Amino acid sequence: MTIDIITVVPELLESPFNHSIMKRAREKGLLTVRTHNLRKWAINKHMQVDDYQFGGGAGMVMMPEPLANAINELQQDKKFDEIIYMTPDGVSFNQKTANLLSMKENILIICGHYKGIDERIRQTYVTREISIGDYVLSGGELAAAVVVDAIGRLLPGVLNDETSALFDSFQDNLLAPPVYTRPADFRGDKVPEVLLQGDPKKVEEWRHEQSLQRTKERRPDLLDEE
Ligand code: 6GU
Repeated sequence: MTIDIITVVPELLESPFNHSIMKRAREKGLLTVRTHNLRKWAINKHMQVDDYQFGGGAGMVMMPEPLANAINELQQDKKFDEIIYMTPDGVSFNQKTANLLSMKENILIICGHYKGIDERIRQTYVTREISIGDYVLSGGELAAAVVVDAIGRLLPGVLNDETSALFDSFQDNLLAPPVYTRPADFRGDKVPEVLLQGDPKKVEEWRHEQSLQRTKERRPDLLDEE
């Protein structure tokens, strides 16, 4: 899968994909991430990419021309299956969307800044608008990094048995159960007996019960979803 990202702060996206699982995904050739500095498509000598908003009010808006030119140029090389705009007024990102996006071949992500991008770009080019939660970040870059990470780890061959996504929180609308490692007795605090007894069926039951309990307490909303 290739993910192209249009941003005014490419520096923010340098590090997140150079470590751990994302690094492995890239080294194995399963994931390619390319960032593109929007200023490359600025249309005047001031390298301007934002402007005042019509109707007045505080905050700048990202101009349509540089974005349209950037998208058009990147589209010459490939057809994007999705053009995603990262914005706090988008649809909430979740595991279901991550699963769906992990099946695509080419994705383009546009990071918003300031008051956002001109509405006409959203109407003309964008196929999906994503928010990562009900709070405001100063730009879409960190949110884009979250989405790329969530998608990247799902690509076939990226995870192994140790890091398997099968038992992640949310994969079945349940939070993950508690986990323990050695020692079995940590300063008098003991690992639940059932995990030490070696009965896989009992372990499975216990984990499911713990998952349900956690989900009821912390995220009852998940239990109402289909
Ligand atoms: Cl995608 N962008 C920004 N700027 N803030 C956010 C967000 C995105 N998702 C949640 N807050």
